[in-house]
Amino acid sequence: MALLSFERKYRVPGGTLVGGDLFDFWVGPFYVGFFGVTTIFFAGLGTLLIFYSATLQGTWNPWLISVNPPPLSFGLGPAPLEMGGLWQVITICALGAFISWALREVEICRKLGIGLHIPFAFSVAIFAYFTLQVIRPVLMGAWGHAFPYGIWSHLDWVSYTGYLYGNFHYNPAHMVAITFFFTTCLALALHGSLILSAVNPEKGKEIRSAEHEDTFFRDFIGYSIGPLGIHRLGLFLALNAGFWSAVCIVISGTVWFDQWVVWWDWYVQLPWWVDIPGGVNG
Ligand code: UQ1
Repeated sequence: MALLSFERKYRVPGGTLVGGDLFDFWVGPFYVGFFGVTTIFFAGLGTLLIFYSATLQGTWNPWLISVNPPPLSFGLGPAPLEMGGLWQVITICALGAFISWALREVEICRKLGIGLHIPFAFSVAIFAYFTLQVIRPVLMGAWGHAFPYGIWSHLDWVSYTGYLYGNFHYNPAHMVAITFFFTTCLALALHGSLILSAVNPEKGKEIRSAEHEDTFFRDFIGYSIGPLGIHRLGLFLALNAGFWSAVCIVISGTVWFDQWVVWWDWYVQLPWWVDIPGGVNG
């Protein structure tokens, strides 16, 4: 079906969570909805406040603008605007915009009668942000543990936080997260290339079917996960990448305070090699 007539067919009223039919309309190609309005509100206010913060900071250099959280001494209390209060309001705006965006996705899914997989997936990304900026700082007792909103400053935060635990790459949950990121890339590269190989033939040649896709992998590794399965696998891998990222940072400074390499002591102290010559006791 041509895209424009398709849209006419599926742009149906209803399915809203809030506001009844008040915001149940489209602006150009965009569905609005109550949560479209709240997204614009939070994103707009947050952006204006970042600009206001930049004027207080006295730089318009995009690399150097930084909205910093309050100093650690403020703990979990509210801070004056110019001492981290702006960061606090901007964080509320960010969460307001992200959650509104997810709920707007829910309304569109309900209209179309499709599953809620997309808002669920996006919620995992929101959860990772929420973990960094709210859960971990709350557990550690100060907003100052959250990261600043700046291009270079957030990189400095990541570097500082990494070195604070020695070498962050020894963090086992970080290892799991990275493995999921890499495997997500592997899966998408395999899937994208497989689909294009079958359905984007040279001019004049016929496209190949899903059976060809299955057969390639059965010939190649003796197993095909199937056209539905690969998407389940892809979503599983991608969501785990975000989830374990949240885990690896929330355990740093809350349940683990040492260098991350020390965590592996259990491994070198396993009884079957702890006493051998060259082992830690040997
Ligand atoms: C696969 O088996 C499959 O089913 C036909 C796909 O669907 C089109 C794929 O995209 C890929 C990549 C695979 C191979 C993946 C595994 C885990 C065997």
